[in-house]
Amino acid sequence: MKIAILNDTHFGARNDSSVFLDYFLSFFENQFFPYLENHDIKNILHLGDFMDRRKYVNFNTLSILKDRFFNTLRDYNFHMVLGNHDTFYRNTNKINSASELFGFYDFFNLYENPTTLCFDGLKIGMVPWICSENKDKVLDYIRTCDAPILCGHFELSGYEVLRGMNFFGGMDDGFLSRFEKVLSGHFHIKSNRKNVHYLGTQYQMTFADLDDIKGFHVIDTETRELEFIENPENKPDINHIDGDKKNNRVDNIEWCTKVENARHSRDVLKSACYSKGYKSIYTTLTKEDRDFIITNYKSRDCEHGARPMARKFGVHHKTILKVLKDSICLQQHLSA
Ligand SMILES: [Mn+2]
Repeated sequence: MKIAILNDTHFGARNDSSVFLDYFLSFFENQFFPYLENHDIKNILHLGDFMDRRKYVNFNTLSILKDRFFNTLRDYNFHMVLGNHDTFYRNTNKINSASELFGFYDFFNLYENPTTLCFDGLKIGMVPWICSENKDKVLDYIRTCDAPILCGHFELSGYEVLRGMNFFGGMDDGFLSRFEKVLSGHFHIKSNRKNVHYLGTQYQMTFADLDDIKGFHVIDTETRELEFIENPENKPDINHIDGDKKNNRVDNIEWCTKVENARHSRDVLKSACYSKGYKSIYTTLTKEDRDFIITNYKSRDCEHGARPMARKFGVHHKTILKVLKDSICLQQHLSA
């Protein structure tokens, strides 16, 4: 049997940005749930930080989430432990958004106390965020629990918190050494040391995630292997659908890759959107003129340099350079 694992979904991130929420939900709609459907996976573990904000909920975020996430989630068994972002207070987990907002769903199993689950004979220990109130109880459970796999939201020293930057000031990982595998949320980049696996977020949330490989995990209860399913959508750029960079309405912007941005510019907008400078080269020069410039340009040449060609076509010499620059950019983007 296979079990899917999520962590640090941070719904409502970036100050309840609806653009980010749409990007997060598109991962679930286009990748995660179809994968589960295709692989006959019925159980999902969530290792904490379900919502982004610790103290409040934005009703628009909540409404969209119920509509686009929970309506599909109801077909699965969802098992969640608390992360630090789920709890209202820092010293106790008692008041938490997961229980307040979603506790009434029967498929939403929240483990506020350490609990051992069993899937097809494989025991998995689930422990919540460790705070001063539950610390003794959780550590006692970790010392005595007979599950080979432990899931939680640990803050451990010496693990990467940002790519290339280790975190110090957390707990030493020694208390986890008795497990075959420890799976954890909390740090948002995927990293692994000894038996501890920080799974990383499923999608990019900040510029710290730029070009970082994201995805979700699946564990096989028979082989106990942890499989990483990569999220192929690393979309660092914003595309303005109508080409107007000042039109920042939510329905006019979408996440895209540099390649998609260049393609949209070339195929949909006929390259009228890059900027004023780029716009002028497409309105003042024909395709033949531009091809001629690209093919024949020779720096400082008395016939085919920027200035003589500018005289030939009746444009500013910077326009000639823009034609060349644009052509190189487009080629680089399309071949990237
Ligand atoms: Mn987190």
